[in-house]
Amino acid sequence: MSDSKAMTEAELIERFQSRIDDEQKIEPKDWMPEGYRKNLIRQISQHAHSEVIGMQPEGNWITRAPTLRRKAILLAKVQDEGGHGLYLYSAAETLGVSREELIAALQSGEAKYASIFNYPTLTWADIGAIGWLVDGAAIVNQVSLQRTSYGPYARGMVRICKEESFHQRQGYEIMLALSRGNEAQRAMAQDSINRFWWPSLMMFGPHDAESAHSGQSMKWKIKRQSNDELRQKFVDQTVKQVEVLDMTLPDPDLKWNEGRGHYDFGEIDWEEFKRSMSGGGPCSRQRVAHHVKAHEEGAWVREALRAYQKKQKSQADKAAA
Ligand code: BYC
Repeated sequence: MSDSKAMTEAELIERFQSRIDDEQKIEPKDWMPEGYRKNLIRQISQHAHSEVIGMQPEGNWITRAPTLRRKAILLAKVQDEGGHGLYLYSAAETLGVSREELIAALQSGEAKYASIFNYPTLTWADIGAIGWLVDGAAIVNQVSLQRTSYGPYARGMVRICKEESFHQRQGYEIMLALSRGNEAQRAMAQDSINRFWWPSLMMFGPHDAESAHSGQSMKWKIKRQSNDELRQKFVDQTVKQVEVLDMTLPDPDLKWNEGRGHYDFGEIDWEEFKRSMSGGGPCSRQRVAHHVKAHEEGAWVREALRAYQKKQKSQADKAAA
């Protein structure tokens, strides 16, 4: 630290960038440019909000899961998402922001969360499609984030990826069961794929050329692969999985491109993306209102914790006196 004080801002920035270039992890007490800190708080907290808001569309089916086994699995998955939110909020807090500030930004609409969670879960098949496609898209992104340059975020991602991998499989297993079911079950699964496919592709964010943060985030190795690279990876792997289900993806332009060695696919409806991302999705208001209500109802727990902490501290102070 004393070293850092003797250096000029330009020297500190240069040393910081060379640590990044050398693949060293940046830790909470290390010197970092203010822009790096702010960008990380933005991305990590929005990731945390996505995990927590994502509990709502899935939680909608806990009481209506078709069997006890399905209910137990879904319950565990939704609890995992809450846990992911907590690891991520803790990682953001190491950057000097409080949980209260982060929650206030979510509830005021200042901070975003993944637009996919603004769509409703209308049928049981949606739980399969979310696990398979939404968690599937999340893993493609998050595997890459395990190598992000900020230590607490990278380490959190390792555990999150293991759990997301279980989530993706449980979703695919639901889809597999429905795809082998009767005509109505197959139709329900196909309808769900039709509704969740495009929003899943939107999870990777705008095209690279339109992405406000990508350039700097890639330089700082906060992001290791671009939005378009990751989206392409997801499309390539999902086409094979939908074939096993003997179902289709709702994109007439989807076809193998021998020259590129990848699937070509149609253009995303970016107007819909922008609308859903900025509070105009079908369930946007409901999602935030529910979060506010749950947060208010949990105020007594936070108060009890603070009172307990105060009591512990005063007992420790008395013992030390
Ligand atoms: N939805 O410059 P860009 C899960 C925003 S949840 C809404 O490319 P960046 C799960 C972006 O924030 C896993 N907003 O941004 C949970 C930025 O806005 P601001 C969620 C989006 O950060 C429960 C603006 O657009 N995963 O797995 O370089 C149940 C410009 O974009 C979206 C993560 O959060 C979107 N889809 O790249 C089931 C991963 N896309 O901040 C499953 C971590 C973009 O300027 N996050 N925006 O107001 C990331 O990897 C990156 O933040 C993104 C965007 C790739 C999402």
